[in-house]
Amino acid sequence: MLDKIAGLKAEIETLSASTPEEVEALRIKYLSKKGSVASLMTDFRTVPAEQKREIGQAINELKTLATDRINALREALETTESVDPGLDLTRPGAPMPVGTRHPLSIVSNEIISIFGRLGFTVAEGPEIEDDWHVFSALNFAADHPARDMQDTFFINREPDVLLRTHTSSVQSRVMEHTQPPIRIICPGRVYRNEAISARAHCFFHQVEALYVDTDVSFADLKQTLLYFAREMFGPETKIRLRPSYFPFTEPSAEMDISCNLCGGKGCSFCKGTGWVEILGCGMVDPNVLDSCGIDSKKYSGFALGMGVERITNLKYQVKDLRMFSENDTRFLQEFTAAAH
Ligand code: 2U9
Repeated sequence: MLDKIAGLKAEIETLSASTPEEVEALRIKYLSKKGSVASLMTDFRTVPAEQKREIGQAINELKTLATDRINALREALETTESVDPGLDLTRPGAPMPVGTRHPLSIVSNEIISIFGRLGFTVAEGPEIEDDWHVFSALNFAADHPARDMQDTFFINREPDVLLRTHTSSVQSRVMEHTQPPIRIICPGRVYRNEAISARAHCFFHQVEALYVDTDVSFADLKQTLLYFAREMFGPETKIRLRPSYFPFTEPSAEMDISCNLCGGKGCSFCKGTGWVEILGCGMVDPNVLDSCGIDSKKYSGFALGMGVERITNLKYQVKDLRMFSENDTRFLQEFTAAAH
């Protein structure tokens, strides 16, 4: 029996195969239930007791040898199969199509970057809000008509849970837990119950800014607005402020810039006036500061808010608001971010 084992050992040591099928045939021949090793095990039952130890060990060694040899043959074939001899590893890869940044992200990042240069940092908050942070803390009286004007989405008819109509709720949250100086910029999506058309949507994007400190004045607001307008629309841009009304600011104003399409001469875009409205602003109403835990006798502040879609339209003349949320890649690929 030892001779038989030695013969098989010599045979296995010189095994070769050139296809996976040949390897499989060798596995069946030596290692399957009816293979050579299994038949040795059958013969082993009749081996006298005194030889069992020596022969058993020899069979085990033979089995290990066959297993290793056949696995090695299989691996050698797999390796040679996966390397294509004609493959040029130095050849440049095929270009991968990459996505583009959304125009609203490009513009809101640009606004954030301009305010960042003035020391403002980004603050964010929830889109699903409560009445206090969206309305009450911001000086909207319980029966204030502005609450109706906002056309708010309420969740499950629950009067206290709603989709924020402006990102001012982020500022009211920050003021609750931070004492001045506060200099924050709040970008985000807001919701209003509007019928969807080319000129209105049930959600849009805002960036609002808030600055609260000792001695913050309307002059600080005006200089900040002028800096922003010139950085965003070019150094020749002029601004003008018109008195307005918001519940959360007093005094309040709306800001126009000289039309960036006709340079102020008058065109169809600015309806011949030479000016286009871009944002609202004002001095934070002392009631708002007090509601949010900031002493209005010690501190003052300014705030401003703008719609990102509007600013984007001024820069890129997108005619239909719905384009911003349709994810048509032909539209999205038209925008490239300016290097910051
Ligand atoms: C706090 C206090 C004051 C944010 C402001 C505006 C004026 C404004 C509109 C612009 C176009 C909204 O997107 S829009 O429809 N916003 O005119 N927003 S002042 O004032 C604040 C915010 C937070 C605590």
